[in-house]
Amino acid sequence: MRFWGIVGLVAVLFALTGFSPAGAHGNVDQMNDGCSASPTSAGNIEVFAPMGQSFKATVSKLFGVDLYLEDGSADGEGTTIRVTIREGTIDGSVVGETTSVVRDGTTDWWHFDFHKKPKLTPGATYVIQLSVDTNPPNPVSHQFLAAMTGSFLNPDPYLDGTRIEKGVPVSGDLCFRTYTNGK
Ligand SMILES: [Ca+2]
Ligand SMILES: [Ca+2]
Repeated sequence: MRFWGIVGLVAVLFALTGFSPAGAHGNVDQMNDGCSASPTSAGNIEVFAPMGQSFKATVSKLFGVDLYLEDGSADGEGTTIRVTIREGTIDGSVVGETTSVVRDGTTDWWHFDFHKKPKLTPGATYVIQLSVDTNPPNPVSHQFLAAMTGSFLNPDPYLDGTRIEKGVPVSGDLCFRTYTNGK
């Protein structure tokens, strides 16, 4: 009886705040969701630096992003990954930045929240840059990879942007989602 009372209360809270459990990070604006089924490959974030993915925002505020990450070295240590949002290109002006300690052994979606929400111009192109944070220093073996999709049959799973490797746009797309409050 008490259990169902708590479930009911939670349901009412979600209804009041407008969030469903699945949408706890906000509403998805842009995404290449292909990795939920099967990432086709993955690139080492440090080897391919500067590495990222461009996207075209349709909203004016960015709450967070998801990236599909793979820890190539299960060494017992988490790794601090930095996400930088840039205007236009991977060397464009920084409009937002955040870090998260990604759990050792992760092969899954990982969520990054922005405490200071980046302001975006709807219709403009932005780049999500990923890097292994070196301040403070990480363990010696980082070996973090970002998963992507894109194949001969479907070379461009996300049409409004592309993957960036060593600073250069290349075919295929990183697996990502951007979140907003819908405005
Ligand atoms: Ca590790
Ligand atoms: Ca694309």
